[in-house]
Amino acid sequence: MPGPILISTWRFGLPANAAGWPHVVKPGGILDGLERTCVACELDLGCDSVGVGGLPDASGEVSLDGAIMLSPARSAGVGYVRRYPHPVSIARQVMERTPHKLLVGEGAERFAAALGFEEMTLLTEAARAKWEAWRATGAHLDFHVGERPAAEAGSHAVAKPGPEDSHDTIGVLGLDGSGTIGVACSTSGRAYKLPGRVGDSPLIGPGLYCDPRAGAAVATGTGELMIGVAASFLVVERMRGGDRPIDAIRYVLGRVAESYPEMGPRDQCGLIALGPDGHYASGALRAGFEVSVTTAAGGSVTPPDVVLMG
Ligand code: SD4
Repeated sequence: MPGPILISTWRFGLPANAAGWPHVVKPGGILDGLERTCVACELDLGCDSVGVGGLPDASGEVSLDGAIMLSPARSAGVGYVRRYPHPVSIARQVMERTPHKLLVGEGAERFAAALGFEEMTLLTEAARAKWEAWRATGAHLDFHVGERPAAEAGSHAVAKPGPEDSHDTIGVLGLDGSGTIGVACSTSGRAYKLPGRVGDSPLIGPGLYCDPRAGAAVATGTGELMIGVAASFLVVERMRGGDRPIDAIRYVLGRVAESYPEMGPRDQCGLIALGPDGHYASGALRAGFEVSVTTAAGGSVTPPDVVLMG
């Protein structure tokens, strides 16, 4: 039987994996393992793209997206959550207690309140200072719908990044002590996004996907790229058809590149994939992406297996 294993996006995934590891090693521990990994990252103030301390939207408000998935039937996401720090925990409750797949905004917050989740101020002083510096550049004027004609403001097929563009989702793939596979992800989304913008991370298909017969995948980077090609679903679907994880990732990165010829130099798509047999791989459009892997042998941070535009 393969596993246990936790594979997370980015370097900040390594300490997060350590929080999930005692849970994922247990038979049946997959949900706790995935949730605790994301919760640790959401509370890590050093990470300005996930949970508390995440960079806000253009109006200065932080909103969080996240999701968790074991199978098409056992999955859910939440989006545009503004007063609670743990979107994956709320998503798990949506999955376990409701027939729904996606709750957003005030409805998701009311659901969290009814379950006794603790409210928290998500905007830290450090994040506010970065937002104020961004506003001082005048970049926010490009986002104001109606203020300037769209043609004059430039193409927004892919949202225009700010000077401190931040797009680092924690996505985590795991196999627990009984060989059950799963995936979760959590993010504050694109820094200085338009208020109301929701990215790929709460969406079953683009941001994450898992089918126990085929495998699991999760994405990080510019969510608009992943949404257009249902990136994580496509990785898993390629694996279902016989691709190795590395080949599935290479294929989907190619689909992203050919589908978005106008993407900017800082738009990124990072993907990680795990098969039910424990084989895994990672890849990205551009250099800079890193992956954190934790097994019984210990934890390590590695570069991706493939960089499309290396
Ligand atoms: C999203 N992929 O919301 C997520 C995370 C991110 O810029 O940081 N994006 O698009």
